[in-house]
Amino acid sequence: MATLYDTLSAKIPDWRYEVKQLLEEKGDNIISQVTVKQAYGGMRGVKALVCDTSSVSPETGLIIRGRPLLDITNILPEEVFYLLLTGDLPNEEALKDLQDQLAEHNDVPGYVWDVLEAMPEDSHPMTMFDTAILTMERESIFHRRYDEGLHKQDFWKAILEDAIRLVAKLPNIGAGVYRIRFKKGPRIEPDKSLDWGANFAHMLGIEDPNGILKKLMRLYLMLHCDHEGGNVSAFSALTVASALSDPYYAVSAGLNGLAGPLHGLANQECLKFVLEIRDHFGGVPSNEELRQFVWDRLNSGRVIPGYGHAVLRCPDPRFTAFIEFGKQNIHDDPVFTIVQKLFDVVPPVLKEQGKAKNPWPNVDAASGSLLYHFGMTEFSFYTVLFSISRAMGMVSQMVINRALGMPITRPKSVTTDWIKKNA
Ligand code: CMX
Repeated sequence: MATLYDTLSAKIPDWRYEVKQLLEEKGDNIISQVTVKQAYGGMRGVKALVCDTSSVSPETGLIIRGRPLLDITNILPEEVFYLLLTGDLPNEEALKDLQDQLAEHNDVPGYVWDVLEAMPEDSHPMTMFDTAILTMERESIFHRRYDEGLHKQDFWKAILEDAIRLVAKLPNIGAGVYRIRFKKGPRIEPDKSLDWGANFAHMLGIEDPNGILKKLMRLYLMLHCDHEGGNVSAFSALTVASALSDPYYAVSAGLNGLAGPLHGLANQECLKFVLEIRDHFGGVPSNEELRQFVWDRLNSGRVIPGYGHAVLRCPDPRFTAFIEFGKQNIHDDPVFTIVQKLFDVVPPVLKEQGKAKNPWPNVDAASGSLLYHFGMTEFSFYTVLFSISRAMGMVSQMVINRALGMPITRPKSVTTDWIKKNA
């Protein structure tokens, strides 16, 4: 049987050889230049990182290992995890093996719950989630083996073990945060017979008589898994990991970046915005009313959450996948209807305003309306869902970076005086 470990063991020597050859043949070739504007502009567009798990094309959006996202929306999160790591979809046996490993390791140490229970009642769910991950750092196999003198060639193996154990626990931790923070009653134990995404829905304890919440969670956790290497959370995580900090340190660091309102927290901001519209108009407004509302928000110096992107220049396929899910399952819901109307109204307004380079919706524009419909109304929790999924991309990038022997990240910064004299 080609397990995840076997598949990676077979592929990694080839990947190493390929990179070695590339460096020998093309090591001094130029792939990017940096302007002063880019140095002051968040390094936008500078090509100075390699990430093989996924890429983001401005015109098509997320491509996972060569597969456009909208071609694979039917696969399970576990399958996408395998795909991110290896470049292949698992066969039935390999999938079962990975699911068994995830089920084996989904219990969370008791001290994590003690820490979460002790946190102030008004802690943000992301603070609780990231704290839980950091608290578990003592579990790291990589950390222990490194201290014992692990050979550099084998770093990836210990990182992979940490990756599986950590990913296995995240739905349990996320659901625990939900139940503790929002006083939903006792935590619900994992059901080892369920797949990773369905188990998360089960542990949340939200009624799901038709199993649609389970379907939504599988889709949600699949769609958010990765978005190449340069976004705030991925870049932070892989920078921390490049210092050989273990995945518990590195994922926690990356997710602290995801908690920013311009990044993953936008999904909470987005639903807040949609509910504000519903309450302001006492229901679904007309397109003209909505247009004015959007202009008023822009004129007060605030962004339209869920719209714009640093790389994309098209409607985000993850948005499209959520809209399709909504059309099939909740087409007459007023909050979802406002989300659809915003898709008609916001892009022309942003184009007219002329500032945003991308007037189209991103991943965060639609997801909240679906969660809200299915009973998850506590929107400060939404970025935790994003995090559970995105951790798969982060740890996959870490396994590959260690397998390829990537060194510590260390770009050079310069002073404003240096730029004045040299640019
Ligand atoms: N509403 C209003 N103005 C916007 C805008 C939006 N949705 N998107 C961009 N702009 C503005 C920027 O604020 C910037 O204005 P200033 O020149 O006054 O600073 C200008 O347009 C140019 O920005 P840009 O180059 O198009 O966008 P950036 O790459 O700088 O930023 C992003 C990208 C996502 C931070 C930005 O589009 C934004 O703030 N969007 C709203 C928040 C959001 O939805 N974030 C989630 C992104 C997805 C994710 O990472 O999770």
